[in-house]
Amino acid sequence: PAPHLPRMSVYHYLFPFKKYKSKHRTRFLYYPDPNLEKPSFIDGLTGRFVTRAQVEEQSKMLATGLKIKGIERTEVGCVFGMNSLEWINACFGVQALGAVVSPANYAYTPDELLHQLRDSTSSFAFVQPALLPTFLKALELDPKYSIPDNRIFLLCTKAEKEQLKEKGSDAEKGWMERFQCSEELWEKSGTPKRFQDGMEERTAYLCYSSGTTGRGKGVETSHHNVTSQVQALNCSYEPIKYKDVILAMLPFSHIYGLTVTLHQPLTVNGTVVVLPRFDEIAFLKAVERFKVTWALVVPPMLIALLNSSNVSKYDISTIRGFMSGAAPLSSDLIQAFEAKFPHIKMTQGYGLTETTPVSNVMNLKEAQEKGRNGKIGRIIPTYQARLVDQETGRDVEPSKGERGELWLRGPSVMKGYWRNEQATREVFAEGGWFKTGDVAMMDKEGYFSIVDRVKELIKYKGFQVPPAELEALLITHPDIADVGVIGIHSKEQATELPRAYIVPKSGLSASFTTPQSKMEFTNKVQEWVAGKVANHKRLRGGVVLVDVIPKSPSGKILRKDLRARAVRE
Ligand code: AYL
Repeated sequence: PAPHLPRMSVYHYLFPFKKYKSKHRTRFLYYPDPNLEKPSFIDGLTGRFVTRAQVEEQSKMLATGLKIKGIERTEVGCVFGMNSLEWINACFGVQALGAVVSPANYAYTPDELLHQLRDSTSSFAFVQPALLPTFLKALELDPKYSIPDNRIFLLCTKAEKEQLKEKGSDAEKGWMERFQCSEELWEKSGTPKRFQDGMEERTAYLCYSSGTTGRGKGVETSHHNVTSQVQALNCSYEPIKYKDVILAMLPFSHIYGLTVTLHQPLTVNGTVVVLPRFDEIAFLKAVERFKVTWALVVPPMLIALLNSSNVSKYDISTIRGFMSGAAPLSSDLIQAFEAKFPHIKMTQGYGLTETTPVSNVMNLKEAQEKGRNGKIGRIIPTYQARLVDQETGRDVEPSKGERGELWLRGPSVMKGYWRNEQATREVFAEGGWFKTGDVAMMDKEGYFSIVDRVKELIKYKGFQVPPAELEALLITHPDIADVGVIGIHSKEQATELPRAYIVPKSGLSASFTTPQSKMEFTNKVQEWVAGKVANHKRLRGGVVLVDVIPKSPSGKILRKDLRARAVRE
């Protein structure tokens, strides 16, 4: 059984020095000293920062402002923007109020954003000014769904707003009149209602994940899911310490950025350098300027740094380690990376949005000493694991080298999919076991490795690409009769690339008399898709024309066959 953990809400470590000081600090927070003037979050581009005291203060002020606006604890607010100090304020402000945050990927198209807004039943929103066109377009797409102007807030400071009012385009000037920014909401007097018992079990976040199949679903992450995860991380591989300067360039809208770069550092009073997104030069500059010691990465970022000619121009000697997660990290890549950057120690984690996210992580020291490169480590405290044969439903015997679907149980497993009982039922087995859809093996010492995936998901640079979503889009193309989408592996880029197998409408195939005409068609399809989906969902793995899509008798696409075909090609 899972060890006993204090049941806490995010509120407890946002405001540890007030009400909860004596009760929880020793058990949960790892503060060597309660220095409230230490910078908690630094804007990596400008150097502007907020101290620990300001994080608390501003979260409270925003929560009070939201309350005055009439926003209730039962409501869901969408946060749509790149990483920024304002993003953090919006997120913790909503948390301090006790409402739910639904963070949306900044790369979304209006269609994709609308899906999340509607599905999550978002009734207020925080939007980065540069993303207003996408956001407003999304609202226009569905006349039945709307958010009133006085519930849409800008993710920028008052000063930035003034600047846009003066120097922006006509549209921007209009928007600055129309909407308030988060800072304008801050209300000094009064504090939000005190947290009540039972808050721990309530939903804190709705991040979107496609799970094993279909479109994005809201993953209901409770307060206790987050706090139990952070506690487990703090006492397992424990990389983030008080003195660390942590680089946060993974999107906060994804559970990885949210839990590991936004929440965990707060509990050790570390300092986080926030970058809007990963950019090689911005990364190198921030490392040098703020003496970054630790960064959270996905494998393609390592490739970018390995191949970069700019690395030598900056001092990055302060970095002591990287944790990689969200996609497979090969041992070749680890070795190549450590050979070029011997001072940077690599460790790898594994997890899912549904498990908030980490269930396995390689202890940094063991990763070096025992050379288990490529493995994802042991199960972290609080989690339990099983390896189950998908066909028979029995547990396999890992000691005989058998592989099985990884099932997980623990306090950080999500409550379920938001308002989607059927999907929830499909991923939970009896006894509360969550089925990951990944196939794993375990060695004699309890180290796991992920060897296959039985669910539909494609991962492009750590981002989810649900094949069913691309198929649903492609089938609406006037020249396409049938389609199947899979991910193909690219070693050079250390990622999977989405590829579509397409059956053209009859009659059309006859017109492909030359390789050029075929290529023109496939290029056109690629461009058409690129115009309709977020950047990470583009068909970078190409388009292949086929006569028929392999299907099971029940009509399910046999992706295994397509994958086997891709290996032959
Ligand atoms: P989602 N190796 C292989 N596959 C992985 C790994 C890994 N280390 N990590 C994640 N995956 C795949 O919801 C796997 O197929 O969450 C899994 O089911 O976007 C899927 O990605 C889940 O995708 C950390 C910190 C993981 C963060 C995460 C985020 C998990 C991404 C480990 O240390």
